[in-house]
Amino acid sequence: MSGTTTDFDAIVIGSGFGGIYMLHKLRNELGLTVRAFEKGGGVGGTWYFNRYPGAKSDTEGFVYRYSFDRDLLQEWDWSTRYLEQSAIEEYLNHVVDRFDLRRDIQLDTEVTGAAFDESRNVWRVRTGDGGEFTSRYLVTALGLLAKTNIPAIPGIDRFAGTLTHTNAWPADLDITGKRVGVIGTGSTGTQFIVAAAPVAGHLTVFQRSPQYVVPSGNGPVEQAEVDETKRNFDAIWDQVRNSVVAFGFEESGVEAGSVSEEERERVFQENWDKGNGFRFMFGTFADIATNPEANEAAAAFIRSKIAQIVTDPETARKLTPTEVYAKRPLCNEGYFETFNRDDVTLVSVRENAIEEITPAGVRTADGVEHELDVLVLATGFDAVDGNYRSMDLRGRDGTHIDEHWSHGPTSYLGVSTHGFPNMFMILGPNGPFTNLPPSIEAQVEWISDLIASAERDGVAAVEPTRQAEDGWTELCATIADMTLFPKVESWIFGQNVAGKTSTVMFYMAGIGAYRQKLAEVRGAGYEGLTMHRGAAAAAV
Ligand code: FAD
Ligand code: NA7
Repeated sequence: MSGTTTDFDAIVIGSGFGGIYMLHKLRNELGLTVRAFEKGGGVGGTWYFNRYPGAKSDTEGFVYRYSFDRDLLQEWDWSTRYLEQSAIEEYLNHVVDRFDLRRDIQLDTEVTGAAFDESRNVWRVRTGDGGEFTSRYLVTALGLLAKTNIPAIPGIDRFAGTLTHTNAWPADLDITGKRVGVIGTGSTGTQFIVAAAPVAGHLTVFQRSPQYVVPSGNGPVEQAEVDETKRNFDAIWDQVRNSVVAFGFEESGVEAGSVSEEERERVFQENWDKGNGFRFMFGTFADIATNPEANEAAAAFIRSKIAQIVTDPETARKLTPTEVYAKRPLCNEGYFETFNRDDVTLVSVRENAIEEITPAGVRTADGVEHELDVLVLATGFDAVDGNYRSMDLRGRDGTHIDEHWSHGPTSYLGVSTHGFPNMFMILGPNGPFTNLPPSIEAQVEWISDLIASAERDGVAAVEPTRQAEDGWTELCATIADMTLFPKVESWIFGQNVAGKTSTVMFYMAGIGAYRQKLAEVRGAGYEGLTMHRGAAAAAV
């Protein structure tokens, strides 16, 4: 990290996929002075912190990467269908070095507060080590799945073994031969369970909600396939950017009810064999996420697989979900098979609640104390707005973000919010619900264009009107209500965190429609945004 300057054109918070690309755009392309702050000890965001056994992407590797630079696409290979945490961390470090970004990323530095100073149209940014900085633009790339959710289970501080959240996995924690417990069976928990079972001495899974999990189809990828994919990258990214979920497959246009039962089963089986959770939900039929009957057909297919795979009927019963299939779709290799192992125990905490964590382990309502050496919290995240509320973030008139978002987090286009001028969010509330790197790229490029235009036109401060923000919020709610997703509780609506307001937090009409909307707004001279002109901006 270079220099002792404290005044910048722009400050970026975070150094995951979002922060890295934003720094590149603003510094290398727009020529602004930029500092990125990162509270972690390395770059990569999600892929720096999530080092638990089994941590990997559930987006296929060929589209879990940046697409903005054709050379970068050609020079980075992959050898498995999904990318291990270490491979993604290595890739993001490569990107940082390739674009010479490291010197402007200040690691181990948490931004504790940022306030908009209206008298000068600058952001005043404070860091945990007492640093004070100013910038005209503030880009928050804080991560939407980055603030850990630690459940308030009695006795959680008394555990004598090793207690860790998956998002804070200690580099030196080895579970080989140990008695391991895991609370949580979401995307993270299921990944951990599959990877931990063969190495742990015994694994006890504390499951609250059973899950619909389909195979991922993970495995090695031959170099010839990598080369072929690279040759096709132009067409691949064109398809991704104009698709719905951006996962690198064509979404189905066929309604489940329009074909015979045999054909439905054939399609489900074909996609079960190919693997991938999003493919199973969006690539089989067009209406799995919107039509209760289509949804039940997919759910019933997965339930039938659980019954076939799991040998103990009681374990199979506990593992079988009954609710609507409408959480972020999960995939994994051998998830249900794992419960056939003698060294894996399933505890349904819906039926047998966790009473307390004791120094020795976890005591459940039936009086059993499950003795453990390691207890893993795979309990997810305070998603989307969690990291915003952790900072003392204040806009005009000193208004705190908690006050502004007292009814739940909102935004205009997922990137800006009224009363917080010149603050741009990457993956802010009501951004697209997709494979995320392509959506991050769309947002970073749009923000960068807007800043370039503001610089050119002498705009001192830009922010959305309240009306534009309300309109976007309403649109996102309307779209979400057309789907079945609001029918089940999950982090997508903030229902996983005790006391959090349940609200719509995503734009669910897909990346193609989202990109089109961004282009329309830009084409209409940044409709919905107010440009405040004045000399103050230059006076930093
Ligand atoms: P992050 O990578 O979360 O980075 C945010 C950074 O901001 C962090 O490094 C954090 O330390 C930093 N930060 C936050 N607050 C502050 C502060 N106050 N001061 C300083 N620094 C701060 N998405 C997919 O599309 N496909 C997948 O397969 C997929 N798999 C995932 C698997 C796991 C285990 C998890 C947790 C998430 C997964 N995601 C996946 C979502 C993933 O988070 C995104 O794909 C992407 O990595 C987000 O990048 P980001 O830069 O927006 O945020
Ligand atoms: P998730 O999907 O929020 O899963 C968290 C899991 O933890 C889920 O099974 C929860 O059960 C469970 N949980 C949470 N609190 C408790 C308590 N108090 N007791 C028992 N069980 C609990 O988080 P993930 O990290 O798996 O995945 C989040 C996203 O990150 C994922 O979609 C990927 O994109 C990466 P519940 O289902 O709420 O009943």
